[in-house]
Amino acid sequence: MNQERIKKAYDLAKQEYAEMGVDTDQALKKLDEVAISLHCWQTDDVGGFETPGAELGGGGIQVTGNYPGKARNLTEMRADLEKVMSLLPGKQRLNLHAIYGDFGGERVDRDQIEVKHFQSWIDWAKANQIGLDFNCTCFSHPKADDGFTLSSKNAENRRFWIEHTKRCRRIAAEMGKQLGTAAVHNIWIPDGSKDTPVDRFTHRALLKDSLDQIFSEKLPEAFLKDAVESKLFGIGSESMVVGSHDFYLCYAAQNNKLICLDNGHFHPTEQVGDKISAVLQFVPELLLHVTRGVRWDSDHVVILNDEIQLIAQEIVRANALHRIKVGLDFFDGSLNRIGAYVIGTRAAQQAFLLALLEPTEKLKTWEEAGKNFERLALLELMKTKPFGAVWNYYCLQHNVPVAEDFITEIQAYETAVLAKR
Ligand code: RNT
Ligand code: ZN
Repeated sequence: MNQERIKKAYDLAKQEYAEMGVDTDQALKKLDEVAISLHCWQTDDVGGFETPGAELGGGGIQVTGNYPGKARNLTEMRADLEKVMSLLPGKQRLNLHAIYGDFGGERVDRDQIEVKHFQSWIDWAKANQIGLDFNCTCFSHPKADDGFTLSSKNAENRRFWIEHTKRCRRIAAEMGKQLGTAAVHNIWIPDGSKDTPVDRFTHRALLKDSLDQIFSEKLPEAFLKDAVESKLFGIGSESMVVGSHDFYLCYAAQNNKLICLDNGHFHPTEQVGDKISAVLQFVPELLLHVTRGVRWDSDHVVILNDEIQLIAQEIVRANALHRIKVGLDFFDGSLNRIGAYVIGTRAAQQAFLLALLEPTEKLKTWEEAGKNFERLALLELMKTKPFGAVWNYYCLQHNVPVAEDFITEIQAYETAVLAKR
């Protein structure tokens, strides 16, 4: 796209927003503060590097599609992520799962992993000037095959997953220490059952006890932030999920942990955006897993839909950007995976930009004066503003492909790299 035209369009847009009391330069500066944590698992459909060619197994989550070109090893994954980041404006982080360690061809079980298996990731992150986030992997493992991990009634299995998660927190803290930016460690477990159980209570008591044991090890908050993620149901856990929203919301509030809200994990008419101002009264910070569910928790590529926009609006309106960590969580194997990241990350950033371009003060003034017609009129009017011109200028500022130019870049990468795998 022609640079002069982008600048001209931006200048006009800037004036138009200024008339509404919105400073576009300021909005772009604030957008720079929203670091999006790229989920490494979109590169390889949640396979991991424990055994070559491994596939996502169990846990109630599902990747569909077999589009060619998925990353088969660390080198390919890093190359893909570097390509993705070269096409994105603003700041990113990388969100790793424990199955993505640098195991050097050795079989290292989950209760044996150490910092050394992630040191090459830390070095890579340092070289790329990004922060890391981390997740224990309590699925795709024989000890999770019966559907229970941290809430298991099998004492040996529960011990195994507690040990795994303890090690993951230590690894995350070391990532945060070496990179100088706290790593978020998120706990999501698949535990639940297909049919309605009689004894939910014991499973939940066991999960609470496991978490207490895991968090009993104090690690510096400057390096590590703990998050817990709830879920409504999964494949094979339709009737009961041990780590439900009620469970984790109480746990996080009582223990000063981050609550992770994944917008695929609620009833279809329930909106994560509606929860933000409530939850933020009780927990220090929030972790978002931004995704797109189609009829169920299908983890489609994020697009700029109403759901995502409400989430961003509620955060910006609450003046809470500094209390939010944003991670992506989708996995679609039916299309170019690099393209999936770029579309999804740009959509999430655009949602925040739209929210930052809202004349919130003016809207609040009308709201407080009971002027509901005026409030609604302005909200509708904002939808017609030249947001695209501001977005294009943001990409130009960051020296990344503007508008549709990223499509050809991804096509070229597909021909040169992905198609040869
Ligand atoms: C599963 C959760 C969880 C996973 C990742 C891979 O439903 O959303 O966050 O997607 O940990
Ligand atoms: Zn999630």
